[in-house]
Amino acid sequence: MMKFFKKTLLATSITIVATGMAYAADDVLHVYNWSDYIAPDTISKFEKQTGIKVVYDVFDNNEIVEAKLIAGNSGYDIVVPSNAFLAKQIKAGLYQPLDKSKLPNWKNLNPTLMKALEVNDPENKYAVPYMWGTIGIAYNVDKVKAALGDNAPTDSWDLVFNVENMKKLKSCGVAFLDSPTEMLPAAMKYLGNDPTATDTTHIKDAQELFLKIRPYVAYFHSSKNILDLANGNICVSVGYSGDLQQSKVRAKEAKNGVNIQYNIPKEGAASFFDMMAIPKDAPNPEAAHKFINFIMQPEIAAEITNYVRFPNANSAATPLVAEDIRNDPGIYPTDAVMEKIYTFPLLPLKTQRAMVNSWTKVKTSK
Ligand code: N2P
Repeated sequence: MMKFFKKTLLATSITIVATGMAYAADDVLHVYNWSDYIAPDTISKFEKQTGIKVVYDVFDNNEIVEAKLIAGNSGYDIVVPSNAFLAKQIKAGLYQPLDKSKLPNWKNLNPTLMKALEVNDPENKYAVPYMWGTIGIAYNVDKVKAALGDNAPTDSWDLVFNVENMKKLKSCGVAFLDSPTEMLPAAMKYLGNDPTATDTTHIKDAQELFLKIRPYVAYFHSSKNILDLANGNICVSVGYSGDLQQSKVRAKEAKNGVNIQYNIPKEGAASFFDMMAIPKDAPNPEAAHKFINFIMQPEIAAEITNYVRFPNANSAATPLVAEDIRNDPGIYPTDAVMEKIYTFPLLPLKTQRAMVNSWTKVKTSK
């Protein structure tokens, strides 16, 4: 799965409010995407180019998307689950196949990456990558230095999984994602276990580790960290690479003296690919294809990456991505780092449930 990287390297919560104009049902597109994951003018550009009105809703975890899809009649034309969840949902028959004759911009996608993504979606039948990223640690350079000194292990999971460090960081605030299937594997990795195992063997150990550090965790949430880190309300966050890069940018813009750094821990970390797919019962698959094709335009993909600081999977967009972003190893990891990056597997229901149960125990413990 990871081989392609060698060659590859290379929200804003908006619900678009009706403008007062009347739209026929086939002129409306319902998109369900991650929060803070699109450029400010992407949607208005699409609306202008196609005359289709977009209703844009956001989420910040895979579980909620899955629950809506399984319940049926979500009303969404496009959803953007991460690749491991997508694989399971394809198997459950929740999507309709893409009509590639309506996707001429497919040619812009990175072929090596597309090949790798066939693990989740054979023949790339159902989904197109939107953006991807890593799950690492961002920290407030000055506050962490004040709490832990010059030798703070900021390049290691030790920063957040070692109880002694957490005790010292408690007063400045440490946040984790609220995501059992992404956070428990990080603990497994730290403990030297296989974070991609699909059985339940190592879940308990990961849970125990989280229970040990639990008293020193400020909160578990998957999108609040962006602003809290930028404002200095928390000093460390485990999270999605682009989100944490956005914190850095927001702090700089605010000129508030907060200096954020994002690191991919040296022990290794996870990557994810968020995939655009069309639910089987989508009301407007025609418009959904137009949207996917629109996002695959190199200029559009590059504009999104330049704003949200997550890499895209569009080879033709690469020259249009700002140089400082393209060359930032926290956004586009180096080959050496990519060697240590793992991707999440398709989890059997039993394992996913065990993780969710463990996570509830962690979160509700004091
Ligand atoms: C965007 C987060 C997307 C990455 N805020 C998680 N798949």
